[in-house]
Amino acid sequence: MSFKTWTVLLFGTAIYPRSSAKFCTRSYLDGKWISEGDCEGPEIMSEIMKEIQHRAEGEKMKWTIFQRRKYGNVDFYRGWDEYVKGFGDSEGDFWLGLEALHQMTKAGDMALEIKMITRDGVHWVAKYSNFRVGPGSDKYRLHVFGYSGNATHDRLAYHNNRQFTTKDADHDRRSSGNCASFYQGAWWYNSCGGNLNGNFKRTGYRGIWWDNRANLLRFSEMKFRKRL
Ligand SMILES: [Ca+2]
Repeated sequence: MSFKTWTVLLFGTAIYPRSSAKFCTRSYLDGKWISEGDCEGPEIMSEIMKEIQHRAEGEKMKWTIFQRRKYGNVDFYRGWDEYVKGFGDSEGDFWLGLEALHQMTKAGDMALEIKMITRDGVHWVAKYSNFRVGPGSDKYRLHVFGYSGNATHDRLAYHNNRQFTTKDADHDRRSSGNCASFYQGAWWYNSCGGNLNGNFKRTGYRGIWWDNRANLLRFSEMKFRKRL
């Protein structure tokens, strides 16, 4: 049988109908191939294995998008519980949720990338080689470093090591009042500062901004994947 008769049924698993009654199953688990059943020799397997390994590596390369502001039809001025669980439409504007962010980044092997477009149409990208969100017991603290990109400067350096603040849960560094209430968004606020969860339609500091409240954004997308 040719290579093309193989069928990849599940991620990392190939099942090969060698004869009408016999099957070979090979799975890629924890960095090793495991064979079950009546498998072909390595001379035929090697091409298959290469293909499946290639797919496995493709999976590892996948980005997980966790924030998007594009259409402006989802309200981001929400409370703690909603920011923990997530809200919006994964095809449009949404926030994935702090608990999911923690669970998916807690191993400490993720990189972050943020795409932004200003209202003037300038495209920015901000990349971080390290991105992790702490547990709920630590108010989903932000851990980020290793900036590169063209987004004017490393804005998240200011918010790094800060806990998350919403309008009903003040964990920011500003002693007088709540940054999420002032800015009508929610973020890992230091003593307030630019953030991507502000009001889509407002101007000034209540808008969506990165470097400067006079330079508002009309698009943002935040995503992570395993560090290469
Ligand atoms: Ca405060």
